[in-house]
Amino acid sequence: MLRPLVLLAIIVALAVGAAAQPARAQDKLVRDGVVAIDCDGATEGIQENCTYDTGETFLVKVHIAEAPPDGYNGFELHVSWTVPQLAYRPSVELDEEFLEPGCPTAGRTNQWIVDFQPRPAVAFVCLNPPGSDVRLAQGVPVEIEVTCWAGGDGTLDPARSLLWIRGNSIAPVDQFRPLTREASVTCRPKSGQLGDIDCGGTVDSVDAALVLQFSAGLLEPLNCDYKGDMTQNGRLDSRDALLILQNVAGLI
Ligand SMILES: [Ca+2]
Ligand SMILES: [Ca+2]
Repeated sequence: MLRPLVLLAIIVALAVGAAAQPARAQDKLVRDGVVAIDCDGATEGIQENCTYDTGETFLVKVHIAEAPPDGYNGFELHVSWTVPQLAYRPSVELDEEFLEPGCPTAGRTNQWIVDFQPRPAVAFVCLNPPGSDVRLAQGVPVEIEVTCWAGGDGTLDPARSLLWIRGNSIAPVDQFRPLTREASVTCRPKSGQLGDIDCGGTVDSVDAALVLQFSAGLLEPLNCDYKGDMTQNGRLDSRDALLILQNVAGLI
């Protein structure tokens, strides 16, 4: 008597499972969302290919380009950039970059992504408390300023970003890795005196001293700091200062 009932239950379970399968797959696609980098945040739309002069600073927007109708509970948006072509300088006030006003837990951390191409990154995190009515939908929750530091082709990549459907104050649950779209930036080398970090029109020992002070964290960013990068490696250090002094002395 039991056997036909068990068999019937299995058949019904299988049928329900088969019927639910396509819906679940579709639901997952929607919930994965899309995060895209707009390398020309000053204009409408999402530009994924941009060209700037070396030394030029531009606005980059991180778009949640697709989201479910009821939005997300939180996000962890990452942006990594290639060096030495690109440089990111964090704003002093977080809310200049973090545009999501309804987020009670806003955070920004600098990171270093280590894989086949180690590169710096920054992460913006927002998580609403459980039961919160605040939902994050499609839009631009983050914008940052990036500078073309050296000539060449670079990328801005939102890889490793996460979107959260539900969460709690201790640990997020239901994380989804969205599809991500990076942006390519070409930095045109600009003619100008390499080494002239103060944009004074000449290269002298003052420039070398400024490089040393900058690398020691004693100076605020300068307008022409990219020109001090004699080694073109995306950083200012004592080697750059030495090369400027050798240049001044006519040794190179
Ligand atoms: Ca100078
Ligand atoms: Ca350097």
